[in-house]
Order: sequence, then C-alpha cells, then structure tokens
Amino acid sequence: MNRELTTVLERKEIRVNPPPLFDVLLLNDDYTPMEFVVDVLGRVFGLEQEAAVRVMLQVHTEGRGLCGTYPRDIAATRVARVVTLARAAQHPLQCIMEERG
Ligand code: NFA
Repeated sequence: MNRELTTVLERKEIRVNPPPLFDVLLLNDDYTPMEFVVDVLGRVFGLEQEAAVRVMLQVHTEGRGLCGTYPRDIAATRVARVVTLARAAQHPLQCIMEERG
C-alpha cells in the first residue's frame, strides 16, 4: 500500500473534541396543570414520580428546571416530544435546549 496512506491509517491517537451536550429545560407558565407536567416528565424523561414532582416544583417556583442533559439529537427529540404532547392537550408548556457551558 502507498506509504503515506498506510501511515495515516495506522495512527491510533487522532484526538477529537467531545460532542457538545445540551440541557433540556422546562419553563414555567400560569396555565399548564402540575399533574400534566409530572406526567410528561415521567413519559419523556423517564423520571420516577418523586423526581418528576421535584422538577415540576422547581419549574413552578424558580421559573425553569432541568429535565436532563443529552447529545444534540436526543435533546432535540425530547423537546419535540414535550411540545407535541403539550400542544395536543392545548397547554402552553414550553421546553427548550441549551448548550452546556
Ligand atoms: N405554574 C403551573 C400551575 O400553577 C404549573 C407548571 C409547572 C407549569 C411547571 C409549567 C411548568 N398550574
């Protein structure tokens, strides 16, 4: 095989940057029922009832709360699932993703 190509293919330590991670957050509003938010946190993020209630109350009292941290595509899919469930039920619940600092 061509010597330059062989040399490239045999290099074992090509360093790459780690993929960026994204926080998925829920935002508070005055209309979405607490029970609906807890249900969504269980369905979309796999949170147990107790953890889901904790996150829901954090959103309710502080204005926003962390649902989970994921690679870009998984974060985007979870945001879309939350928004789809909320709009289907005619709730204004907002869900966003933010790149981790
Ligand atoms: N603030 C909403 C209420 O009092 C509950 C809520 C919690 C909404 C978390 C959105 C996110 N019904």
